[in-house]
Amino acid sequence: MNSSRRNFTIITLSLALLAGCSRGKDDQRIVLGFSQIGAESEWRTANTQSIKSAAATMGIDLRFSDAQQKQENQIKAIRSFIAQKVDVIAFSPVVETGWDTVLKEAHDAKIPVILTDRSVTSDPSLYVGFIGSDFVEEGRRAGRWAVEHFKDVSGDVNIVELQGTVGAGPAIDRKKGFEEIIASHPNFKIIRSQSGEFTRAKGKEVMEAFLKGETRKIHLLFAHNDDMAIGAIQAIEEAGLKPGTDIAIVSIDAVKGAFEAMIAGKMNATVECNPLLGPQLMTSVTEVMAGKPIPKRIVVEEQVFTMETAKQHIQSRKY
Ligand code: GYE
Repeated sequence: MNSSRRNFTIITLSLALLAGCSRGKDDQRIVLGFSQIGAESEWRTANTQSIKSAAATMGIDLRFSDAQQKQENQIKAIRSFIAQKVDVIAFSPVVETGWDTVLKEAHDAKIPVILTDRSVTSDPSLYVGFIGSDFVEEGRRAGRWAVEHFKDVSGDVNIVELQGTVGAGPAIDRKKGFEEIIASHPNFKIIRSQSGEFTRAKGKEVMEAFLKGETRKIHLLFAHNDDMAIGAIQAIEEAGLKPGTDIAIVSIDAVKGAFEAMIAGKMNATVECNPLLGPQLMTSVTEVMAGKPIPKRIVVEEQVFTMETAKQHIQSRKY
């Protein structure tokens, strides 16, 4: 390529990039920069879909960025949204800590930030609102189900726990809620607890290690999400045991895969965690842009589903 041709190509590419990053004069749509965690679970896939389709329905110009589980990628994406001067930034923080600096940068640039799904430990004045579930309550619900399920057992109830991503809000809070409930039942003992990173593959791998390393009988698996429970079901079957019978299983999310496992008799209960946050987020974005205050905390309503009732609910499930 000669030099004038090269310059021409560079200019054309730069113009194309600029056009992609800024709005045309006639485009009055709100621009929302959204940093998603990744695609680690069925829950996350449903969440991403909900956000994309709600933005399309409500005519919001969505700039979507996938961080592949890395906080540094989320920080980069947020900085790039600030540089692009988007109207609103929203993100689902992979972990709770380490956001102060970038949130201050958005604040200084006067770009409102809305948190969805997971929260942060930063000063709440650095974001306008948080839309998501009460993860402590979800952990409590799993704990209450376990206490009820084993109510006639007076001996030890040995529990293994598959935790979510280390440092993530739902992993910290679900553990806390579950432990709070079993604390008043001293025969309930968490004998092993490790992160399965919210994925099927890791859930299977860690469950295999639990089964190999444990000489005591395992009565219950508490998994912080359905994907890890589904991975663990495979490990339990490969070890020659019956999931749902030899080892009871309670997890969280209530995705389709969990209903299928419950109908097959391999999982006992799942606590709902609703990923369909898109419409609420877009409503909040519109309100913020109209200068209306939004609630600092919007909690999503949820319930518990069991093996006994899975069949009657599976058809009406949206994720
Ligand atoms: O439970 C899990 C996902 O943050 C609530 O993240 C979300 C959790 C969800 O990967 O499946």
